[in-house]
Amino acid sequence: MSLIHDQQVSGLTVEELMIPGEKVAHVQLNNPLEHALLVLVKSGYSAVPVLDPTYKLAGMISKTMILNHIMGLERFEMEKLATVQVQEIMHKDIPVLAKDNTFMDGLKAIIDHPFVCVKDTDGYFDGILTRRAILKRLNREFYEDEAKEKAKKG
Ligand code: 4BW
Repeated sequence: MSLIHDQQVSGLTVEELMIPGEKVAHVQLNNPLEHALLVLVKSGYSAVPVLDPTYKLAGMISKTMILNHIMGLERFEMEKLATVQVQEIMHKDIPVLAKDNTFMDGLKAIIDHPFVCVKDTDGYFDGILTRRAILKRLNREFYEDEAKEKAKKG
């Protein structure tokens, strides 16, 4: 695929494509599951980053993880929503990117994940890179390539 080797795309960094931290819905380590579920349902996202009180990236939590955790043998154990904290069930081992990573680094990372968190060298959360951002950029590149080809042919 020649388009992903195009100068314009290969010159891009993760920073230019990511959603900045202040626009990303997130939850905190010590939030109870009911708060996390509220954020997930209200925002409409299936998963969001988990941050510590100093805004360092700690992990990721999803609606499915919460529902799996409260699902008992015969019923949903709703009381767990108030007693269990996000840090007890979140995924800690998640892929991460840095702002100066390349477009290709981002493309590889989002193949297996709908979004990948971006953090700095001290562990502070910078934002997320989503599949939508990568696909949107590739789509734009594709049409620009096509337009160039057409112009060449006259
Ligand atoms: O509320 C929404 N607004 C918009 N504009 N699009 C949405 C919304 N909710 C879902 N979408 C669309 C996006 O195209 O559905 C896709 C899958 O959503 P998800 O995973 O399963 O909730 C969205 O694709 P995406 O933009 O490439 O985002 C990939 C994943 O990144 C989302 C969600 O887990 C996370 N995410 C995206 N924007 C976020 C966010 N998490 C927190 N805050 C944000 N601002």
